Amino acid sequence: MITIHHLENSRSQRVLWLLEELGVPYDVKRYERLPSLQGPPELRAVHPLGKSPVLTDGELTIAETGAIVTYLLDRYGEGRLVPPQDKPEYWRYQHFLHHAEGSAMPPLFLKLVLSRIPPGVPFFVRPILAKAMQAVDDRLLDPQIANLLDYWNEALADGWFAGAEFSAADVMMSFPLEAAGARIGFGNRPRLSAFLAKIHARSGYEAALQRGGPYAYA
Ligand SMILES: N[C@@H](CCC(=O)N[C@@H](CS)C(=O)NCC(=O)O)C(=O)O
Repeated sequence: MITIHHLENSRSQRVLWLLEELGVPYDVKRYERLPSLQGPPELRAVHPLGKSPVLTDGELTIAETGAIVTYLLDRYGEGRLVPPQDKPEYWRYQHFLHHAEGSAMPPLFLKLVLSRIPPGVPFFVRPILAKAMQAVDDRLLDPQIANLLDYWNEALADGWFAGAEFSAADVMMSFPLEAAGARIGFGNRPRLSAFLAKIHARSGYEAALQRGGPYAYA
C-alpha cells in the first residue's frame, strides 16, 4: 500500500491529487508544521531531509515530488497523464515537470523568506536589513518572478502546460501557480487564474483536499 507523508499546507498536496486522478488507493500520514512553519522532527524518521512529500510503497521510500510523480506514473499510470514519447508535447511535459521545482519554486520561496525579518534580529539592525531585503526583492526577485508569470501565461495558450491535454505537468505546476497567486498575484495574465479555476474544479482535486486537510492555496 502506498503511504504519502503529507505536511499540511504544502506542495505535497499535489501527490494526493495525482493519486486521485489515477484512482490509485493510498494512505495519508498527516504532519503539522511547527510554529516556525518548518516540518516536525518526525518527518526525519521517514527520510533524512525531513521534507514533504515522501512516498513509501512496500520497501521503497522516495522523496522529491518530481521523482514521486514519475514513480507513480511509471508504476501505476498505464500511460495516462503523459503525452506519447514520439510527440513534441512529451518534451513540453518533461520541461514543465522539472521546471516546477527546478526554476519556478526557488524565487517564490526566496520571496517568502525575504518577506519578514526573522525574530531575534536586534532592533537597530532591522531597518538596514529591511532595506537590503527590499533591494534583493526589487532588483533580483521581482523581475525574475514577472518573467516566470509571463512565461507561464504564454505556455498556457493551448490550454494546458504540455499542450491541449491535461497531464501530470499540470499537477506539478499547480503549486507554483497557487503560491504565486496567493503571495504575489497574477496582474494582467488571465490564463493563470483560468488555469487555477480549471484545476480546482476537477473532482480529483476536490477529493485530494478532503484527504489532505488544511490547504491555504485553493
Ligand atoms: N523540491 C522538494 C521540496 C520539498 C519541500 O521543501 N517541502 C516543504 C513543503 S512545502 C517542506 O517539507 N517544508 C518543511 C521544512 O522545510 O521543514 C519537493 O518538491 O519535494
